[in-house]
Amino acid sequence: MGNFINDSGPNFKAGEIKLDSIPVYQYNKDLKKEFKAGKLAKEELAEIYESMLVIREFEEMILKLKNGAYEKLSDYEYRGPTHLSIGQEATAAGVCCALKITDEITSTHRGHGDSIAKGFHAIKRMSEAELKERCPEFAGLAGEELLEAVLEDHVYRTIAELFGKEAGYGKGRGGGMHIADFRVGHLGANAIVGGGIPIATGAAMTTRIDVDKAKQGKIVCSFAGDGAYANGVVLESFNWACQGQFTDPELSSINFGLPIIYCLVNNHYGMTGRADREVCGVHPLARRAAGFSDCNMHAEVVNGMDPLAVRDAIERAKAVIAEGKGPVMLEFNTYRYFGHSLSDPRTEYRSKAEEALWKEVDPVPCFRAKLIEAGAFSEKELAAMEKKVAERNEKAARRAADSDDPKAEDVIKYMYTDTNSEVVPAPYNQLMARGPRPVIKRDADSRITYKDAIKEAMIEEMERDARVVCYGEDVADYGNAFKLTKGMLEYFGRARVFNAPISEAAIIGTGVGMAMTGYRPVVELMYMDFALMASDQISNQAAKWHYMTGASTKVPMVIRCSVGGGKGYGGQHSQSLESIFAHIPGTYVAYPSNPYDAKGLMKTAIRDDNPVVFVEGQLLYNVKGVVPETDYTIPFGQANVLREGSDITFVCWGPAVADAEKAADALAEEGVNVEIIDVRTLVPFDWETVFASVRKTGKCVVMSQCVDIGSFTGEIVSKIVAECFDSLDAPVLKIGAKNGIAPQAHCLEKAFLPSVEDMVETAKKIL
Ligand SMILES: Cc1ncc(C[n+]2csc(CCOP(=O)(O)OP(=O)(O)O)c2C)c(N)n1
Repeated sequence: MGNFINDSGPNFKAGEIKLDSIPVYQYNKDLKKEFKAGKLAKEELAEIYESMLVIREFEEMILKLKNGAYEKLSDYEYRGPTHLSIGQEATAAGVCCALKITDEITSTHRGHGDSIAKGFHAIKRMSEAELKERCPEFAGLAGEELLEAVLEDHVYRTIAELFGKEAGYGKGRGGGMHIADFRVGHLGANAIVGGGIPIATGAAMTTRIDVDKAKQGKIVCSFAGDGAYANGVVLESFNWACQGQFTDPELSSINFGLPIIYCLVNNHYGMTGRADREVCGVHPLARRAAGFSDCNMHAEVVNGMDPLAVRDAIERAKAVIAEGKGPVMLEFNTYRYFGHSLSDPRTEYRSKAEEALWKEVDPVPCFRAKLIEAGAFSEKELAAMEKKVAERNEKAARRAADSDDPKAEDVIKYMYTDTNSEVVPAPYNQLMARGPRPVIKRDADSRITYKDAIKEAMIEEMERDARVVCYGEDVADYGNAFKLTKGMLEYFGRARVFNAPISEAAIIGTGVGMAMTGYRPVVELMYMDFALMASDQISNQAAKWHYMTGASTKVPMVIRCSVGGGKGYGGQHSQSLESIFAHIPGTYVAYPSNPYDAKGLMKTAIRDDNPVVFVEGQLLYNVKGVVPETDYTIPFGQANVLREGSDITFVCWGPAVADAEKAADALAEEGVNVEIIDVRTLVPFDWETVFASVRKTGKCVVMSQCVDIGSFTGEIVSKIVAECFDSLDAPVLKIGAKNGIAPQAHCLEKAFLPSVEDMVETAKKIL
């Protein structure tokens, strides 16, 4: 490949590109021989077999519950998804038995097995003190009894989550498709196919910069199916993980590949269609690895029906990662014996004959037979283990069914956290500067631009907290498309300020992963329009994880996006989309209208433990205002009464505020006294300030630059009508952009965006 890269000029010399080979089925050791040679201990074999049994028992319980055949819970009606992983146990157990407690996984909608296995093997590795810390209620127990109690608790909390119970891992908010247990590094199953992969990639990113040795040494395994490997965000993540800047010593002093193993669980079906030979052009799927780094991302195809082959592959992948040569892709060839869910009889797309062939390599009975054949266990010993697992699961299921439902009045509880990073723990409170601090010039009146106010907030917050990192397209050397971040790379170094590939979904998804694992990323989407490329990662991931895990995790990240409206950039670079994100519960939405607010709100956004969509107006970037050099924050949900008045209330945000002021000036000349409220944040919203104003003036116009239909302005109008009806003297009106697409032509864009004249006229209608 070297001859294609030429820093000294063009080079069109003929040559050819060579790719490395991808090994398949390398594990060929014989269990019996290994056992006899003392290379496999009885305890480790027992652990793996038991782990697979717990999963199989668990999944068969769901099967029976749905069929009404689970006698222990004949009184219980299970409502919820039934994506069983029966057949895939060797993959889940084989991977997780090779992981440390602090290693992390992400999983899928078919993730019961992964979740059980991660918890099971982590618990098996816990000291007595760790077991008691995990389950303080068992403080009086010791030894085997304590371990057994904690294992049963793990199964109990898993089943409780499936049953939507308060005792579940996510307090019944997430369910089986979103199950997580952060105490053992389970960062979440994900019902969005492929959705967990960028999150895992982000979790692996933290190892590059964390000073904590334990975090540095962790490995992340991201499970996803063959179907997922076609998804854009998955391919974006592979490219992300293989970025040259992570390993190039000239670009970064921290140069090792991301410690992530992409675990491709190839069970040969998406929902009902096949990836290989049907909706994908490569076979085996591990070939995907060829596209992302020179000579391939390290990849291998592995027998996913043999837990020892799986474990062996993970151990070898760990060695590759330890050399700094991650990421690694492992394709586990496996099978799911049931349909996509239990409503799928699987008759349309596969034959009984095919299923029968795969049944011959069923991981649970096959491993059992090998254990007997090796002389590692007697029939009686295994039967006793099987009985213990069945009884443990039954007991846990009974307890889960009998446990409390969440309270209906708590339906919104856990939507947001009220915590923030006011106190920065050591050693992250040490300033780690790498070069000169960027200079932010104030004019003679102490004024700086809106753009510099945002930059100053980011610099100050990165100085006070080393967990704050900043990335996005072109933010590093060039200093972002608007030069807003210029100089920050030199000051903080490339580990904390770096360019991202043009992969909006991965920018947000990796941010979610970093945020969940202790960092506070401030990520940038160059134009807000591009947030639509990342809408899943913003709306289904960043927004939802705190709630879906019953507040077991936080996603403290800021998603900066600027609005290009008014510059003649046309339909795909001009949209004010804040209403969309205000509609999706789980994120905060801020839109400062002036430099002072921009700094104060940005600092609050960075310190807040919730994900914040931070909207910036590009046409505001060069607006100047007085901004103190001091450290100040502006609380979210506190509107600014910009101008007091008695005749009519204007409610607005972002660039609409300056226009509202002009409209108010014009109306003042006619003797109308306007009160202007700049809401500053759409979520949380300061309803009380707005209601108080409307109750005083009796009239209100709500204005923004969002396209009028479906805008958050409508929500404000409806709330005002409901809450202030008795005080209203006139209908409440709203103004937005026309219900059209932002045009290029200047005259058309002027007609498209709400104007000062529109505001004056609308106000006059109700005055
Ligand atoms: C983004 C997205 N698209 C579609 C679906 C619906 N869906 C659920 S599972 C599934 C198939 C996934 O196949 P694969 O990744 O191979 O995992 P498997 O179900 O085989 O474990 C589909 C299409 C979804 N949940 N998310």
